[in-house]
Amino acid sequence: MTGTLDACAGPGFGPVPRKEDGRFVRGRGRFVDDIALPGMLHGAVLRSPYAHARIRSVDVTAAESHPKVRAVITGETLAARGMAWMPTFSHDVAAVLATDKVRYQGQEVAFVVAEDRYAARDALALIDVDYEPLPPVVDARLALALDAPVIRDDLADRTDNHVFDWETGDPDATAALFARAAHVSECDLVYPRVHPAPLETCGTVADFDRISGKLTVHATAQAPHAHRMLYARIAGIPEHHIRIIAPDIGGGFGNKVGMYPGYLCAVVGSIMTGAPVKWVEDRSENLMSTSFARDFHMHGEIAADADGHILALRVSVLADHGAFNATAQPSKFPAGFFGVFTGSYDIAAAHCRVTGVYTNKAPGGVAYACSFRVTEAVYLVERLVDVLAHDTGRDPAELRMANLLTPDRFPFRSATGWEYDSGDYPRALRTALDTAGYAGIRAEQAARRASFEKTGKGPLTGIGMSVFTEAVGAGPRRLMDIMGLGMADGAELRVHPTGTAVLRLSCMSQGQGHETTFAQIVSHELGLPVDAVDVVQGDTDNTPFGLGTYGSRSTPVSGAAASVAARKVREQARQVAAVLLEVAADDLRWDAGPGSAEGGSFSVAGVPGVSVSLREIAMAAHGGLDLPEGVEGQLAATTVYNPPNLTFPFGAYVCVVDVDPGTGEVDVRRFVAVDDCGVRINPMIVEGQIHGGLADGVGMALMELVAFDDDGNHLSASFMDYLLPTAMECPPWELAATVTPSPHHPLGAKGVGESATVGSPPAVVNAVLDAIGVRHADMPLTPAHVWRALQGRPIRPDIA
Ligand code: MCN
Ligand code: CUN
Repeated sequence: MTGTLDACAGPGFGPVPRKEDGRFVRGRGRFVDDIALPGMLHGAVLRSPYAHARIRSVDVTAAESHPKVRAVITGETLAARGMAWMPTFSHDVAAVLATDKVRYQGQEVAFVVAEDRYAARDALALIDVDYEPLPPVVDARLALALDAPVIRDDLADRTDNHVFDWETGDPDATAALFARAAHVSECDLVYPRVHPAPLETCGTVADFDRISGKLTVHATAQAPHAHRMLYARIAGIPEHHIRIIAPDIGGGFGNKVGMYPGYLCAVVGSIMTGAPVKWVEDRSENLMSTSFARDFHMHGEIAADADGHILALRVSVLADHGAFNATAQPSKFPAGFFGVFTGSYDIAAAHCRVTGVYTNKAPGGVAYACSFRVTEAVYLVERLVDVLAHDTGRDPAELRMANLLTPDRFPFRSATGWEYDSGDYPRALRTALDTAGYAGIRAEQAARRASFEKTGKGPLTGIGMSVFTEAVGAGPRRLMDIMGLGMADGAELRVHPTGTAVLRLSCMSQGQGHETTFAQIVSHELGLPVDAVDVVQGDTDNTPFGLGTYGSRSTPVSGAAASVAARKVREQARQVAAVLLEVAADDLRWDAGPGSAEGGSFSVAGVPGVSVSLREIAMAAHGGLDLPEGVEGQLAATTVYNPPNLTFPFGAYVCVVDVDPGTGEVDVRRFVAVDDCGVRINPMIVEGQIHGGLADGVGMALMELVAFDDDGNHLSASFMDYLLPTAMECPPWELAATVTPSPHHPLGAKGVGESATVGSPPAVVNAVLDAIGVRHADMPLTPAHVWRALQGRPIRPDIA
């Protein structure tokens, strides 16, 4: 099923300017650090200087005698409350404050509560920790060596650093196809550790009321309801006595899904002192200790017949999970959604094994537009297809075109069991290639290479592409949960007597513009102006239960919930309209109208001129009308949306780079992105999401890396060392769109928030390697690395 961009038409949908920007551009956003409660104290975390060390003792007497210090919390303090360890999203435990050992540099050891932030920080220096340094495990490839130090000796019977083994696909069918393949290409690839690095770091203000026993936590939380359950479990406070309030969030990118020790220590600090406690981490703390992304070491094999038809894929992965297995993914998917690694291609058989290992590094979480590991999967397959093209002397665009799934195959069941809802991949790739002017750039590339060979002077031009399939909108309850919570979302919509509305949601915007787009959904369904609908998020006392925003699931799940709630309200309105117009409800026709303050209207079929607007109905619904049995009056509905499947947005990207062979410097000259996320609610916001994701991709491909030295020292703890892309490194993005609605989403919409971060890194890497004629080199392709690769000596960028 394919449509055009016209499929997005109708009241409500369109490039509506963002409602939230009025306060953001005026500096009137309200973030956690803007919150100041009466009598509020400030917390600071003491962190480990070692990657691996036994704690012999922690002496806090000097810190406690600091005149402004009100409490010092150690692992012992927490152990006495049964809170020294917390459950992780992946059935492991993580230390809140270390009691036995520290397991990564930057791990939380103690927490000081003081009258101001400076005093809290000063007092950290007064804490005396006696460490016995232990050898660290830094390289995941050495984590399972027999002589590797055991990191998690806190776990019973633990004799190695093994976390899990997981496999998917059919090993026998895959082996059979490999056996009869005319060609097999293999490649080792590292998707290095990167960080979500939102502008706003993580923080909280915890406020425990000793009289009522109620805990209010203002926090950077992408999933407030899930957080509430975690606080209840960890702190033992009844869930109904906990209120989580997520105010404006200055970027999340997955960083704010997880539970961090600082949040919990602030709660304990508030319980101990009886005063609210604020904790806001600094940049280095954020880069060193909060959830990282990726760190996948992959070995891929791709089998093809003599005509270049891809037959099978086989993959083995070593996943570096850091010191605690905290990556957030549905219980049934220990390696996240990596299982979609067959990508956009018609591949008969596939198999993959993933082994997770502990290392002396910070734990993961949900991080950096990961789509639960689809990012790594897309990178793997899109790199492998290029390697196959390289090895068999084929054009990468033609090779892709010959192997892409065609629209008639949808809904498509992949070799690893995923049901893709809808797609038209050849059209997306054709559009991208045409927009880029593929043949012309290839000719230009040939001319540049000839000139380089003659004169030794650059630049060298490269063209890279990727065709990606995303899997977002987690997810069907029977398959997907987080800590036992099924991945559904609620919505509650109320239309007031005067015809304005409030929509309450369980998802949580971190910059994606939900206040606008979700109002647009209600506007679309009810014909009200976008401005007549307010959106409430991020307050567990005032929103329905649901799992929050990550994995680009807001549109697929909460968006569907909003739409269903609005349709319920429309049906309530129909009942009231039937009373008003004295006709049977079935004889009424709905017309959404132009999106005016009157809202849509019901008219009587076959009777011109007789109609009643939503606004009139809203007043009547709350008024003195004599309502028949079963019609409650009032226009209000709640719903819980249980997604029947994920949505599968996709796209085709073409990147053109110029590489200076003398310096290895890469200039991303052009980037064409064709995205298909089904029906677009707000095309402007969608394009903004894609711009951000493309910049992310350029960053990861060329410069971003969380690096460690052999002792496990973190080498990327500031923005001087952890390089983020800026406008300087980004070309003017050239965007195009196709619209292939999701057949199972009420609006035909698919998620898009992570698409470009998922799809763009392989396009950039493929372009750089195409320019320099190198089969494979790992990210980030820094100038030094590119230059070395050009000399035939690529380096291991993930190891210092
Ligand atoms: N949208 C639309 N039409 C569609 C799909 C989406 O108009 N067919 C709109 C949505 O209504 C929403 C935005 O695009 O306003 C993103 O929607 P969606 O794809 O559903 O993603 P989420 O809202 O669930 O956002 C999560 C996603 C993730 S997982 C990461 S990571 C990421 C991303 O969003 N973090 C971000 N984009 C970000 N953008 C900003 N500014 N800040 C972050 O932290
Ligand atoms: Cu994986 S980062 Mo986003 O899902 O919040």
